[in-house]
Amino acid sequence: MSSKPDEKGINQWLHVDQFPENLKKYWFQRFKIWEQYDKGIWMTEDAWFGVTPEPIANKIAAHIAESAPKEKTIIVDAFAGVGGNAIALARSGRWDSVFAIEKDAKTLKCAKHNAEIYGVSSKIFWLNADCFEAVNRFAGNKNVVIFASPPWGGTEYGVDNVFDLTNMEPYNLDKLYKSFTKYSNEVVLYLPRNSDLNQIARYGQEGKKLEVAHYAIMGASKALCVYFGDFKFDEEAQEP
Ligand code: MGP
Repeated sequence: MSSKPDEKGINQWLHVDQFPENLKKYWFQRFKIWEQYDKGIWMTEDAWFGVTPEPIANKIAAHIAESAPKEKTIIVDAFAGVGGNAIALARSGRWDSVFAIEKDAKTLKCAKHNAEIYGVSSKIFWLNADCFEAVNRFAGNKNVVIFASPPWGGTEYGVDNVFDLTNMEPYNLDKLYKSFTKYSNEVVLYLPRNSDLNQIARYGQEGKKLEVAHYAIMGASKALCVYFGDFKFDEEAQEP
């Protein structure tokens, strides 16, 4: 479990003095990102700013579990990265199958290793592939929910007060929405906290609500999720 990475580009940083200077702020957040960080989590450098912190990944997994249509039994994490969301989805116990798709082989290797630490590696189907091609395998399957935490074009998303989702790189909102709703009516997108809500609202269907939830740590929003499709949230039970 605490085995050392055997490839350049995969890291298991255990001391602050090994840690890249430009990423230092994440070192101090490491246990907020991974509660079991010191059991030997593997990371790539890029993963530090893309990974969903564990409490948020768990909350999202719980929200999807409680609100997705009951007949849905398969969940796909389209941009699995180093595994934060796929691990939380598998740990929720709600799904017959969890698929984790990741294009970068080293990043996927980290995800598998991290899932071993959390005891769920064997519960996840790992696909080293481009998600826009790999989702094809779910064509015609009505039991699928797609969760996608795409790249946002780097850490610069916070520079503008409102983030323009039509310019998100490398995939904008329209591309993500159209690519995934082709395969599932229920799609959850994890997007910047300052995303333009007017742009999101344009995808709402006549007479139906589109759910958007902010996810915060210590009162500060880290990101939001848009729930497209027939998710049913218990409004009475929602926190104020
Ligand atoms: P952050 O951008 O480092 O801002 O991460 P933070 O920690 O609020 O720091 P501050 O200096 O702006 O106050 C916020 C959250 O955004 C992270 O926990 C990640 O979950 C998420 N995140 C950041 N980026 C750049 C990406 C990305 O490219 N893709 C995805 N899916 N999530 C990201």
